Amino acid sequence: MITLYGTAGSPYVRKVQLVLALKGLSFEQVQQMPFTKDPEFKKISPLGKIPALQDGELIINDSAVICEYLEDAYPEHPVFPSDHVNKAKARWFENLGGHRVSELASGIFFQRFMRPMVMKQESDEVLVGKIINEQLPPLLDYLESQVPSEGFLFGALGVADISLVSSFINASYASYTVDASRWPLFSAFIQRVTSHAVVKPVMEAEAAMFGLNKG
Ligand SMILES: N[C@@H](CCC(=O)N[C@@H](CS)C(=O)NCC(=O)O)C(=O)O
Repeated sequence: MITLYGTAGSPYVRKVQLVLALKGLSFEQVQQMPFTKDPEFKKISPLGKIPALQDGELIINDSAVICEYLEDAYPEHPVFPSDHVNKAKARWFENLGGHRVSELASGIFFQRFMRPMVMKQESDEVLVGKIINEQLPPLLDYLESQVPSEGFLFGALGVADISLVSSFINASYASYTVDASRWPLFSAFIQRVTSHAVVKPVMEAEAAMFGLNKG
C-alpha cells in the first residue's frame, strides 16, 4: 500500500498526486499540514516537509526523489522520457519548477492566500508587486521559449510539465494569471496542463477545499 503524506493544495504534493494518478497507482493520502512540530510526522519527514511517501517498508521525502522512485518502481505509464538527453532536460524543468518557479509563483500564493486565510496576517503587496513585475517576467520569457505550441514537453503529460505548472496553479488561486498577450505559448501550455483529464479532478477537489467555487 502506498501512503502519501501531505495536504492537497501544496504544489509539491499535487505533483506527486498527479504522478500517482498518471501511473494508475492507488494510494491513501494523509492530509498532513507542513510546518508541524508533530514528533510522529518528524519520524516520517525529518525536515517536517510535505510530501513524504511510504511504500511498504520504504519511507522517502522530497517530490523529485519520490517521482523518480515511482518511475523506477512502477515503470508502466512512464512520466519521464526514456532517452537520456530528454530525461536530462525533463529533470532540469522539474528542478526549475520545484525551485525558482515555486519560489516566485507559490510566493504569490503564500502572500495573498496563506497569510490572510491561514496565518491571519496581511499580504506583503510590495513583495508581490516585485515578484509579478520584476522577478517573474524574465523567467516567463525563458519558459515561453521552451514550451511547445501544442501538446506537452516530451509527448504525453509528465513530471516536467507538472512541475513547471504546479506553482502557477497555486498562483491562480491567489488571482494571478500569466498574461496571455505577453506569454501566449506558456499561457496556453498552462491551460493544456490544467485541462488534462488527470489534472482537472485534482484541481476541482482543491477548489472545493479552498472554497473557490462559491461565487
Ligand atoms: N524540495 C521539496 C520541497 C517541499 C516543500 O517545501 N514543501 C512545503 C509545503 S508546499 C513544506 O513542507 N514547507 C514546510 C517547511 O519548509 O518547513 C519537495 O520537492 O518536496
